[in-house]
Amino acid sequence: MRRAEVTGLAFVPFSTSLTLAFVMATTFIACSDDGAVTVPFQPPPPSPTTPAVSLSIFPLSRTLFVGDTAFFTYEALDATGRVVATVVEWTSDNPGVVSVARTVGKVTAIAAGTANVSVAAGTLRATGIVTVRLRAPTTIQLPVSDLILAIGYAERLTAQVYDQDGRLLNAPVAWSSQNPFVASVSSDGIVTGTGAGTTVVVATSGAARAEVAVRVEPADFAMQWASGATASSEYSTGEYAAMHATGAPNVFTCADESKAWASTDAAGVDWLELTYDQPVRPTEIRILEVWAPGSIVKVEVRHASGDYQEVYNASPQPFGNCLRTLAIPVTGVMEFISTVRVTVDQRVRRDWNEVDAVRLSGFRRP
Ligand SMILES: [Ca+2]
Repeated sequence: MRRAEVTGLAFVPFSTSLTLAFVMATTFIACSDDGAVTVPFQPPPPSPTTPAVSLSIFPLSRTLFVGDTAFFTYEALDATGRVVATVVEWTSDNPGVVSVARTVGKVTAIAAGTANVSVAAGTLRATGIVTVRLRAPTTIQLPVSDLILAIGYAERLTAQVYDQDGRLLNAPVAWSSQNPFVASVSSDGIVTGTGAGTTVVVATSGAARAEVAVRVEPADFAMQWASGATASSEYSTGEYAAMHATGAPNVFTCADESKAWASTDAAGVDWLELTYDQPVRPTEIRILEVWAPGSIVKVEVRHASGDYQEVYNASPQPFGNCLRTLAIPVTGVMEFISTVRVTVDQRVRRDWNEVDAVRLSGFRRP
């Protein structure tokens, strides 16, 4: 608002000169009409503006981060306390820290430190202080908090670094492994299983730090997402089709998301069957549910004979609407299997228990 008032007043000299031009034109016409040489009375032209006697800067101090820009403003008052327009000049006493545009109060934070920014009009001067801080890495976000790998397998971790205000920061991240004989990590976050066991991979950036627990399984261990899927029904052959439960997860927010499988009927009993490239003696099945979780009542694996063996059963139990990973430890299946069947009973919840992806882990044939 202050800036607007000053800007408005800046037009005063312009309208004054218009007034003057009008007065002179009137006078000239009067002379022509009566041919007289006498000049009619002319009021003295108003003074363009009364002189400023005080100058203030706003704000008096501010804190910026390197790279930020901001504006200072000023207010010039005449002897009666009215805001008046005046020509000002802006300067910084430390341009290596804060630069300022000479005619407008736009400051740019260049480097950490402090600088005095002054506005001057004739002999009047007002000064504000700018403190410039470096953005500091404060938190690191990693995509996972735990990682399971087989020996010889690698997975890339991407770290996102945030500053003290929660803003994403382009800061370098250093990676280390507490036990490189279990898992090594490259300078760009690629974790590779080197020996069976557990360790911790650490990401640091300045004072910020984040950890991932890593478990490395023997070389004959496999973790895989489904390569094929069929279902007792699917909401459509495009969106929500059974094939959307194959491959790695691709739904990351709590949403009724068409990149997951959903049955035709929201309140029926249905099954989803997944097939995998590598037959394994299973140790875990992980089901990523993205909408209305809790209706999974049965999980089975299929033997070569065609018989199904149950590895999980539960009563329908609503779990809110958000993402849930149902991790099912599997023991006692001695055969190598490559087919998993998931049954949902949606009669209680009466909403689609959507499945984004299903992971099968276990030991491959030697
Ligand atoms: Ca999916």
